[in-house]
Amino acid sequence: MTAQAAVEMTAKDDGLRHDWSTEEIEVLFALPFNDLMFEAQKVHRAHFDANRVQVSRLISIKTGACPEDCSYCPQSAHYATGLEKEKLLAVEEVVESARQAKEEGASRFCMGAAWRGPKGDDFEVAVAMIEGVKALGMETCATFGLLDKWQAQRLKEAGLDYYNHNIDTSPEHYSEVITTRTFQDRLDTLDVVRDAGLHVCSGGIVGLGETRTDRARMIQTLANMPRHPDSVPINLLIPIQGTPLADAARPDSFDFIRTIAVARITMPKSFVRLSAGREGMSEEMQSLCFLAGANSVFCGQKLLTAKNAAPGQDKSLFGKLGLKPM
Ligand code: SAM
Ligand code: DTB
Ligand code: SF4
Repeated sequence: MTAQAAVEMTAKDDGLRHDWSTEEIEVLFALPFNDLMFEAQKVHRAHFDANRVQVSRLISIKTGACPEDCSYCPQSAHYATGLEKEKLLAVEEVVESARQAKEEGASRFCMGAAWRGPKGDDFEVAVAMIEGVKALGMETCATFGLLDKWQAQRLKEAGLDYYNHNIDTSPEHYSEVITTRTFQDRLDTLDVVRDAGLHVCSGGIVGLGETRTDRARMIQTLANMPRHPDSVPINLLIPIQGTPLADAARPDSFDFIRTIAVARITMPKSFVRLSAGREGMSEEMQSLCFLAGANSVFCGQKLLTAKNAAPGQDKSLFGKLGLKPM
């Protein structure tokens, strides 16, 4: 079967669209803000309880010294970001953190590693972490970089539920941001992850110097996949001193909120995560993101290495908005 035929078949099967044109998505981006919010709410309410938010917790199982040159990332060995490197954590330490996260209300535990992809013995240690976290009754997620078919299958067998692998930006803007791998490398990993039967978590970053068309092309790439990613993290760039994007202009808040709304409309059944960058956002901005259809967040003091919105503040905001964790 050709790739196109597969897309058409899946589109027919899941009742969702997988044939968005760039122009159609740009039209959504350009809607008057109130109209865009209204469309997003309509779609959101057709598929979800609008007052429930899925909550995930992140842990960095291996920090820094990454061989990749992603120009946003504090963990790339190419830039002097002052980040303290750490070896691969011990399995027990990771499982203990997951136990704590569960007690604090997280339903999914996401393990991230500063790897181009997993290799050798480290991969088997990471597999043991997944088995340990799964045994606690939590949903498991991993983000270990590029995978081959065998590795994706091994993760599935270990009980992994989700694999996070972001496309980050548009195909056209990709090489401006990362030169050590291609956009196609990312898509290939997403294919093996999907084929292994893992849930896909894939999204991107707003604030990498991209245009509105780049944002539309990023969303289009995600929405036209054979299956929509189950989770779509939308990150706001956290500018990191020492990286090439340290002084990138902060995107307009409404452009960020629009990106969430367009993700919601084009991927109606996916969890759209208001991801990195919440620490610098006002309560009002976050509430507009929820209104735009975001229904997932990361909780906890830290993301992988950067600060996250403080747990106390989250509790207070959820209270004010009447939001409940799933
Ligand atoms: N090394 C693996 C990879 O690249 O897939 C997994 C970890 S990597 C840190 C996961 C994601 O974090 C990246 O794809 C990117 O979207 C996001 N990220 C990294 N640095 C960020 C920053 N400064 N601001 C916002 N998001 C960031
Ligand atoms: C995602 O889209 N964002 C998360 C998670 N997936 C792995 C990571 C954000 C990282 C922010 C920078 C840091 O903490 O180092
Ligand atoms: Fe490495 Fe991932 Fe950071 Fe890129 S985003 S430098 S692959 S840890």
